[in-house]
Amino acid sequence: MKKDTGLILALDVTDRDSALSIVEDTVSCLDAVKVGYPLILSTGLSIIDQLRDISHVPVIADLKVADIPNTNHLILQQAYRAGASGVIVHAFTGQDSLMACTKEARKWKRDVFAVTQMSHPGAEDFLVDAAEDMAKMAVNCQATGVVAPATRPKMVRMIRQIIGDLIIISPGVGAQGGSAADTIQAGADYVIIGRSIYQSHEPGAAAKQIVDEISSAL
Ligand code: NUP
Repeated sequence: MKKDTGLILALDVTDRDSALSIVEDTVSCLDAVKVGYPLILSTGLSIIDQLRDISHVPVIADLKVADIPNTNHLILQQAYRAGASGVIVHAFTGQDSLMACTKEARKWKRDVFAVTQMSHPGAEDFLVDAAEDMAKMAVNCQATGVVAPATRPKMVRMIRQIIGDLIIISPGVGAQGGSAADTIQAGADYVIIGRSIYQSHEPGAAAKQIVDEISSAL
């Protein structure tokens, strides 16, 4: 994933026309588009190729894959076959499950990102002390990178120290309370932002404002 603006759009809308129009408005500000269950379940997997065709940026499938190794491998195979440049998977399922994902990613020469800690408050109900070990496991399994919470810049900083050069993609800016500048300064490579952009009356202007904030934080 080529780094230019540092912004990944989380396209959590549920109809194809809005999805395409938001991407058209914001594309000059984007390094990637992330699609997840809301859009994939409403439009089908074909949305991935369609978004890639109109935007010419990579499309990441946020499937938060969390199954046994064989099922993980089958899920990633389908996502890559549909044109995803990368897939977001859970790390809590353990080393064998994550290894199945990274092996599949290598086969396709695509990306895979492992979730270390989620960004919402409930992420602290369980697995509070597991983020560090999951980050180490992402390194051992040769993931492309990790997902780390923009709502907790200290956690982003700690994860950066563990993973070295691996990529950090970081959701939780704006609607969830995190700041793009703080997240980038803590060591994230990209922020993932949804509602603050796609719910804005002017998604293009909202995206541009974030990109300016990211570049002044560097
Ligand atoms: O820990 C995570 N937090 C999170 O918000 C992992 C994620 N993948 N996400 C996703 O990032 C979430 O599903 C949504 O697509 C996006 C954040 O969107 P928003 O809060 O900016 O609207």
